[in-house]
Amino acid sequence: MADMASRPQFTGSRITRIEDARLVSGQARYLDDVDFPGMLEVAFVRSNRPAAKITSIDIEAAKALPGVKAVWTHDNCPLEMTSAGFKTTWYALAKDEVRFVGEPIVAIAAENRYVAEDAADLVRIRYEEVEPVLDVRTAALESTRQVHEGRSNVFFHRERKTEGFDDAFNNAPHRLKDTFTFHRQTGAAMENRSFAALMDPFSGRLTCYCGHQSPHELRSELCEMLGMEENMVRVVVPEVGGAFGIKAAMYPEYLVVSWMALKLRRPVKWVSDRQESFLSDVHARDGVHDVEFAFDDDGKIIAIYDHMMADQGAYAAVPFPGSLGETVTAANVLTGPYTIPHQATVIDCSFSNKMPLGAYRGVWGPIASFIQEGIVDRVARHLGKDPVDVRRMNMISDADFPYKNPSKMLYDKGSYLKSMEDALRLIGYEDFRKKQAEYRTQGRYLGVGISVFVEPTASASSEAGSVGYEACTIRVEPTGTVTAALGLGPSGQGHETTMAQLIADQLGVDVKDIVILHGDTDSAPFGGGTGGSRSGTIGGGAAISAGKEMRAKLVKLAAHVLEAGEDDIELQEGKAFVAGVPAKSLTIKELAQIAYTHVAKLPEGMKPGLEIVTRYQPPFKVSFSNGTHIAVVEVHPDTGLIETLDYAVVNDCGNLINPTIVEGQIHGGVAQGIGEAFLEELKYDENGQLVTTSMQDYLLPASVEVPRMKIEHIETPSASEGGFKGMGEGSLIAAPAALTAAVSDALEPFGVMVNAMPVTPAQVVEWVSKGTPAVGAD
Ligand code: SMO
Repeated sequence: MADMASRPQFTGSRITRIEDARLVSGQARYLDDVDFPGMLEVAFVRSNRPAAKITSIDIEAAKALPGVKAVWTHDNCPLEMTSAGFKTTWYALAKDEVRFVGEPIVAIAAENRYVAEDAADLVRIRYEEVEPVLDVRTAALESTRQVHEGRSNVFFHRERKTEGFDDAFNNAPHRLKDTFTFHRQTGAAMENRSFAALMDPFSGRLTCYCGHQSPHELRSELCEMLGMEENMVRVVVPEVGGAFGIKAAMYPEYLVVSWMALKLRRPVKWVSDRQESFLSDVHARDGVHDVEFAFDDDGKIIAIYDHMMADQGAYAAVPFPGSLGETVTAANVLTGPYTIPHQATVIDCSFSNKMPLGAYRGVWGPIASFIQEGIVDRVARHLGKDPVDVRRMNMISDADFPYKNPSKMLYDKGSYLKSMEDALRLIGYEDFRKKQAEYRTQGRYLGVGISVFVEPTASASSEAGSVGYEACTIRVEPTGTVTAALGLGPSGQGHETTMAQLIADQLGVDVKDIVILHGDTDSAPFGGGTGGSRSGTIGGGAAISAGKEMRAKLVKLAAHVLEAGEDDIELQEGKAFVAGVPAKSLTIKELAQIAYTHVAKLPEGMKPGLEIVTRYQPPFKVSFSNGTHIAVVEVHPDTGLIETLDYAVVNDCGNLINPTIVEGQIHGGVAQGIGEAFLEELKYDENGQLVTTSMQDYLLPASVEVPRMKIEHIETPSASEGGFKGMGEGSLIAAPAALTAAVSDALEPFGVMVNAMPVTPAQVVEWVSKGTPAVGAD
């Protein structure tokens, strides 16, 4: 049998995205389009206090409002989300006490949202306020009030140190320290988080609609928390307008809406508004890192110490408390692409009176990159060396693979040095340095920033993939077209296209003859879902594995009917034919008709039908993608504005399934990186109020802020089926470090070295007013 996979037609090609026709023409169904006769809409009354005992809730006036069907508190909706690992209970509707602004207390179901909102205004809640805990360093102090009475605010503490760290650190010729601060952010998806539920009164089955990254995980959580069996709950994920990690979580509103659908026996829907989204979508980052590092006279880095403190907010989010992801994983890859032999980390994750932290694209990554690249740039500046040379000297080389870092993470083969050299060429580094010097004499401040990243991808378990495999069902229909279903939960990544490409090559059919189903637990096989940059590698592996199995059956059937050897059968252009005798052929449709209808023609022992399900687990715990981002910025010292002038990316995610889709991921990640570096920040004031609850306060990058990018690919295959590595997060992991390094470089004459994001115009103006420019200031 000629191996079709060895000469793919579709895999690796720039196939136009199949899903885009409906997405760009307004034909796609998002959650708010889910509508059923008699559907009720829900509004929540949320805490406006960060920390308080609830002394009374008066819902009488709300209940009396015409059009209101139900007004519920914890008393008639006693549901909870329990994080088993961290022993916190997050009541779906607050019980006796609130711990962050935005925590749901009362749920109102009404004929429509307007009535529900009006009723919400009529609810009266009395509070007895207590001192809120709002700062990660304060949270850790003995004297600070406990967010959860009776237990320490620091709920996770871990210390790790490589053998010989102290000697290496203390005896090093140079030591420097700095504190790196990471602000709160959130995924800020275009489509707000939402949920709808509907019970079939005949079967008692509950169907839940939700924009979610992991349909089966959501079903499992709903079943556990509602006390239902998995065959009685169906999760349907419609089109998802952006997820970025925030839609991998379980939320109180989902429980309440499900419960309402069951108890009221009516379809129920809740669509978050933008303010609610900022208040109640999981937040991310929010940490402080006290870092010290040691190096020699040449710039060889010897040891890194990092005390990582992360602010989890009020509860351990389910299933993924973000503070652990932001610290533990950062500690796993803190040395990045550099062969730094020693590392010591202390991790403290604490509770506070803020919205819980969950996942946001690149969890840990922008943090680790900012610190690791920040260290290299500080070493270079301290020693008066070119940051490129310091990188070259410290970089993992080809001879080092497979490389084990100080956290004992095993990096598979990558192209660290080559990606940097290629990116330097793309950006014209040497030339830029000359121009930069010239500009400075004119009082113009341009800078270049380099970020060489490692991206752990396709982990056996991630926030969306508690199982290390992904599943794929393939059915060749009686008419010869192909339907495949996967457990993935795409939110714009183009899985329908990439999975169809992989299956088409195995079966020798056109991508247009394949329909990819996902996001419906009734049709999709149980799988992990989308997150942790796993879909291409693990989902793709499942698609290829299932394709191979189906291909084997088709070949066997064709060989039998055409009276040829299996080795001589080829599948191409929708046909099975005998190699070298194209006239001796059967269409896939003819094969399917035999398989389903004329079953007497099947070979001995072959079961009727063409339907299989397969699970694929890659042969590694994690696969490391890599690459380099280089940013060129101009900082305007008078206005503080930062312009991104040029941007180069060299990316290595193993074999490419579809370069256009990979580049789309890079474009989006860099855009979000610009947001993280310069714009986006969730700010709580000193009273614990979130003051950035609109798009006017939480600034997202627009097209004017995002430059054109020069992108090149390197393909160092992984050991997975297809040789893919994940790449969903690498660009956001790398970009903030590159962009902020460029600002540090531009403002070097003012002695600036960025150690906190976002870098705002006001911050720039302050730096410039305090610093002393070496040359060319006006
Ligand atoms: S932040 Mo997750 O969706 O990888």
